[in-house]
Amino acid sequence: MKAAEKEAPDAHFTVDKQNIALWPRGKCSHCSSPMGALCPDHSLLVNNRPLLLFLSEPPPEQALSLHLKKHLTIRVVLICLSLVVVASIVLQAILYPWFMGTISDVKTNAQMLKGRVDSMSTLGSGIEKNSDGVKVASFQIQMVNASLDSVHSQVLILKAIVGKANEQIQSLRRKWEEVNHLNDQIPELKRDLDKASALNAMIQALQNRLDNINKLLRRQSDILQMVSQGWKFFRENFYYFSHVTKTWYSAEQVCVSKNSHLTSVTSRDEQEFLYKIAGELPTWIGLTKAGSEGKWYWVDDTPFNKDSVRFWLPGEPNNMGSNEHCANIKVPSLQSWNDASCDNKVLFICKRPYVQSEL
Ligand code: 2F8
Ligand code: CA
Repeated sequence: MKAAEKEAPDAHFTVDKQNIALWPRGKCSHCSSPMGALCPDHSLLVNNRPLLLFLSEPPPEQALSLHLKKHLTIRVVLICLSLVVVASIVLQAILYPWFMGTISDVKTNAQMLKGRVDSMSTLGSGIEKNSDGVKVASFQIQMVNASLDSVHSQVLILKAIVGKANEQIQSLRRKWEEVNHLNDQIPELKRDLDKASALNAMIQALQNRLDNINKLLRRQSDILQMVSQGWKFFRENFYYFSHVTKTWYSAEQVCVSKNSHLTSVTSRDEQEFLYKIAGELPTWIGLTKAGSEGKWYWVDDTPFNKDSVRFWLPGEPNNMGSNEHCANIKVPSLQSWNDASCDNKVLFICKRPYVQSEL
């Protein structure tokens, strides 16, 4: 039996027009009917399992029930299968785009990865090629590091300088504040300065007046001092009228010893002043022509004015005896000069200009 089951080929139906045949043909072990023919109970064994077929005759009630159950089962199975198929289609319809998208993303990512791998490969080859460049770059980096160290030290120095500069800035700021404070005081100081300027002007005027007074006082003092020594003051000159007689030259020596010279006469007023004091006695003046080849000149270097001819006595100078080379005031009048011998001893007049004495 088991051997027969093992040898038995798979059962199947063939449909020829309205005939259904079961293959392979043989004997039914159930009813000894030839294989493929219906058994008397309308059952058919296939692989030793009864197969019920309902053809033209209705099956009995129990067989019908089984048949319905099988039919229902088949229908349910078919429905389930349909549902599965439909679900599968629906799922495919839903999932297919997602799968496709995912696949596309995967492809894209794969391409990107490939590109990156390629670029990495390129980079790797580039790195190999540029190993010398890396060495140079490493050296340059070392150099840069050294430079950075130098820069760092310089930065520290600059920081110190900046610190000092900040201190100076603070100091300057304080001074600036002081300057501002002083600036605020400027208007008041300006007013004070104006007052001080006015006072200074007044003081300066007073000082000038005081200086003038001092000058006058000194002048008075100088004049008094000279007068006390026998000098007379007339129009900014001192005159000394001697009380002794001297030759002209000796008289000049006396005058020089008194820081003066025999007098010159340069104006009518001076002439009047002199002759009135000289009086009736001949008195030497500083006019001579000694050593000048006949030209009259003043011994104090005053330029000889030709107008002075008006002060000669009428008929003078006559150079009597060809020995009269010095002049004197002979009489008390405007025309009073006479030339006489320089060796005559007569009175004389010294003249000294007034000079303001130093303090
Ligand atoms: O008459 C003029 C004449 O008078 C005197 O001489 C006599 C004078 N001599 C003396 O004064 C020394 C002359 O000089 C003068 O010209
Ligand atoms: Ca004379």
